[in-house]
Amino acid sequence: MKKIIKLCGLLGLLLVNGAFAADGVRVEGAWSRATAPGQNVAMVDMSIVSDKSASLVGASSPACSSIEIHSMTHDNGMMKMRQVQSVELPAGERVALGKSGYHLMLLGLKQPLAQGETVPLTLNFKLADKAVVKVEVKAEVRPLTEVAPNADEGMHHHHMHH
Ligand SMILES: [Cu+2]
Repeated sequence: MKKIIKLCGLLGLLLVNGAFAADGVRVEGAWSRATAPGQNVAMVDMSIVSDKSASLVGASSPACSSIEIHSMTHDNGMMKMRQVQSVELPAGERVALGKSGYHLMLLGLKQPLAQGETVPLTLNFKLADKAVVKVEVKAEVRPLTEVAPNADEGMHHHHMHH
């Protein structure tokens, strides 16, 4: 019996590798792309599951001056990023930011993001009962060429079409 319990504990640890959690809010697979020369902003994607209904209301990091929550919307065939105040997280539902049209925008990066590094982030959540939950996350920095889930859109809005 004891052996089985130990094994479960070990599997549990393996499963949460790359995941960061606090008070029933779990953040998985946070990542950003390495920055190009001269680029001082970066988009971060991740998946979030909250046991109780909650919302992501903000984030901060020592690596940049501020972080905004952005949504991407189509406007006359152009992709536009717009700041939003929060992202709703229905209870028990896995929300993939990128696929839902959201991302975190790191503004004023103090140093370029290099592949293989991690970016420390503190995410702020508000539960339905107004309790505040903070989750410390490390976002993985992937190669500049890594394709984002919303890559099509992300690329388009950097190009001007004539
Ligand atoms: Cu953005």
